[in-house]
Amino acid sequence: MLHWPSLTLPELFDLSLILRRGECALEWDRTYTFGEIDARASQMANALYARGIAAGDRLCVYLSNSIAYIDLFLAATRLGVIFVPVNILYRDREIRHILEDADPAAVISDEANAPHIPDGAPLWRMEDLLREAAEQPATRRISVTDGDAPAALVYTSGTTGVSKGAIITHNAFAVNALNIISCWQIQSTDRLLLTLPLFHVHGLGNGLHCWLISGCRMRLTERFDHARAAEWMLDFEPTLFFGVPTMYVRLLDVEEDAARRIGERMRLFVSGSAPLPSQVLEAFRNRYGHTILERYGMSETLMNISNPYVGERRPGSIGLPLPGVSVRNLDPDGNPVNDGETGELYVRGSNVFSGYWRRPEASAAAFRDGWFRTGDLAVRSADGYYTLQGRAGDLILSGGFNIYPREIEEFLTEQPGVAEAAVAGVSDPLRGEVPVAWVVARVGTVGEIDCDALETACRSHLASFKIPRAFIVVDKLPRTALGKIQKHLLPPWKRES
Ligand code: MCA
Repeated sequence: MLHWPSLTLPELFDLSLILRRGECALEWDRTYTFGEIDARASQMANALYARGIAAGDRLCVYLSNSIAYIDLFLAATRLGVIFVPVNILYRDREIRHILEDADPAAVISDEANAPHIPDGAPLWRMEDLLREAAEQPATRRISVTDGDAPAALVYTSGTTGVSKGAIITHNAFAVNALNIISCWQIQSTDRLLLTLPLFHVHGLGNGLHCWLISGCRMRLTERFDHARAAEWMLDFEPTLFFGVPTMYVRLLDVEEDAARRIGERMRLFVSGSAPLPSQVLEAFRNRYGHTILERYGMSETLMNISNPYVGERRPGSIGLPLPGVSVRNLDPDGNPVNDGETGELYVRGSNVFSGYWRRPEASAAAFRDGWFRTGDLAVRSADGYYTLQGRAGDLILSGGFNIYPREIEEFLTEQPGVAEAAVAGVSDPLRGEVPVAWVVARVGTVGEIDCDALETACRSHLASFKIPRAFIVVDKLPRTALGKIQKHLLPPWKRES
């Protein structure tokens, strides 16, 4: 196995922030040089320091993509502060859990989003911080020296449905970005269009970090907007795009001539966070003249397996293990399966997280003999390509967001009239899968479950992508003799229209 030296993010980011000071770095409301990004980060670090923030503190950040997000992230990494990105689609229940668990010194949000932060939380307004940062000197304050220090807690749910903070060190992030920069041949001459949310490791660890380390030029948008994506691409002329399959499905609607022109300037389209259907890869190739490079990662491990940049990008396959990432495919007893047979993927490498925040038991359970258990089932071909076969647990992937049925089921059974609930993913041509709920009424209230009220309750307490697409009232849930719900036996849901 390859051993990398323990690196900190600031020392890698300085390859661009210092050595490429005068070069154009970012397009946001205007263009910014790397020198300007560096100065803003320094000012923000000084502003946080002046507020008493110190190494090891957690800082929760509940914001959409913006240059301020970048300021905060860079400042946190320099101060050794543990950055805790919170999904902007989360609502009170989900946010409260993260705040209780991460126990942050502050949660930073802005005027538009702060109303979702539960009362009593140590809320700091981004507008205030930006004002304070503007008054600070741009002197560099870099206190992190150890690459094994945590850089972020990334909240992810286990099969239990309880969201846990995966501790990602500076070195794990660094190894991940260096690996994909070299494997995908990312250079300072690239132009990256980043529309992915920065609160997930796809946007943060692949997008933001590759930009800062390679010194390429990036246009950042607040979010992916399918009505404007083609316009952005024609205008910015990116050579590099990272997306989730839903984005590629959306991009198939772009008219032929525009798609061809976008394809001419592009060097590499990468897809991840959910399986990319082969038909989408083929249709995209016909329209854009590019074979999307599919790769596989997780919040806990960052990137593990990737199709090659040079060589066959095999439809339906996630490719070959990245350098320095060891992969094993094991049966339930822990024995290696033969090529062509389904096993569960286990990974080991400097890219892997160091455990869940303040959860020693869950951390221990996540590993088997030092190998991280992914929960993903896969087959390895004789020539070494891996193909995913599904999940060992019942995770739903919708638009690249993870949904754990258990969390929605627990919420539904807290609602009036609901005795039991089962949530499962049904396939969806745009989002891959969407959640659907089957509910059983409490004795004495049969016929009284108000599905509209259930939907309204979900809408005000859960992230939009977790809201079941339909609520189906059933007499009982199919169970095994031991009482386990058999989701594959639930009555099928028929989509209207
Ligand atoms: C989606 N919505 C958003 C955002 N994204 N709202 C605000 N900010 C966002 N960033 C909401 C919309 O308001 C809407 O809610 C619903 O989602 C669907 O929006 P729509 O415009 O119809 O979007 P779409 O064309 O369907 O595209 C959805 C999307 C989104 C933009 C592709 O699913 C997305 O950003 N996915 C990326 C997820 C991601 O980054 N995953 C990485 C996880 P409403 O329905 O209420 O109107 S990291 C990971 O998995 C590992 C490590 C890995 O391997 O990468």
